[in-house]
Amino acid sequence: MHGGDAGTKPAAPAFSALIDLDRYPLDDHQSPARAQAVADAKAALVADGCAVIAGLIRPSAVQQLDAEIIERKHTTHYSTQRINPYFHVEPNPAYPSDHAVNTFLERSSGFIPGDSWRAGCATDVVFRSPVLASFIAECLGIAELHCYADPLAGLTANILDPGQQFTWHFDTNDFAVTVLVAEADSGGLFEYVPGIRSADDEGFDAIKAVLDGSREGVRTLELRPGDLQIFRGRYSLHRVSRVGHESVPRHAAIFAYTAEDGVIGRVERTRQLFGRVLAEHEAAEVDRVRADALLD
Ligand SMILES: O=C(O)CCC(=O)C(=O)O
Ligand SMILES: [Fe+2]
Repeated sequence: MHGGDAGTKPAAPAFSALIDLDRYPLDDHQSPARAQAVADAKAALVADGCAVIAGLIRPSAVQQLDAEIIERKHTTHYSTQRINPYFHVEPNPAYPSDHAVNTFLERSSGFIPGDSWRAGCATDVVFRSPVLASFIAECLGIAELHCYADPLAGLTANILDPGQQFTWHFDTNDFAVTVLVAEADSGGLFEYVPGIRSADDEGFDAIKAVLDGSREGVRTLELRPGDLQIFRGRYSLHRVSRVGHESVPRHAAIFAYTAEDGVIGRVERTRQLFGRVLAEHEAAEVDRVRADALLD
């Protein structure tokens, strides 16, 4: 032991103690079980933009992940807003008042931000595992994946306390990776409508119907704590339904990855999700303007 603080910092848990490598030998590229898991996830992503790797996190590790969430739950940034499916909060006069664009529903969840986690905690070890990232990349048909370099939005947990909901929306990123850590005992279900819009069709009428309560095309995911979900949310409207008022809270760890290295989020969106921005966000914004605006 060298450092004076040896013993004060808990050692990082091994990846193999957290991920069920017996069922999913992600570290063995020759393994037929790994190849099968990739093939299944790929097929599910092609079919409806959503793949679930059931029981990827070992049950004992799920307990650890939940303890880590509970430990830093006081750092959750809760925000209650009425949003349209595109995360806008202001009406758009270019559309009729009863249009999907002008339909605002309650989002009342919160996020534990990236800078709340201790480096080397179990949640961080799973998120930063290159073995997991390369498996997910393969499922998505992407050459490689990097942990999102954003200091707040890289590793987060989505918190839905009793009575809260994350209403219908589209994601702005191409895909999301989520691990359900604690499930609600009523409500708190992940629901989605695969392919309700496409690159050349906004699908406004179908979206409006779902916002108004239609169940046409709506699928409810059977998710259990410890399952890992890969979801393409650009074209699939989705929500987490309201957690029952008498229920335990719902906790999900969210792992953000990017195809490029060193990506960081925009100031406005960061403020909306986390209620604050860091110096890195401000600096990146200045660089973006410089890159585009040729004035100096
Ligand atoms: O908590 C989840 O399962 C996902 C929530 C979601 O859709 C999002 O964060 O964009
Ligand atoms: Fe989403």
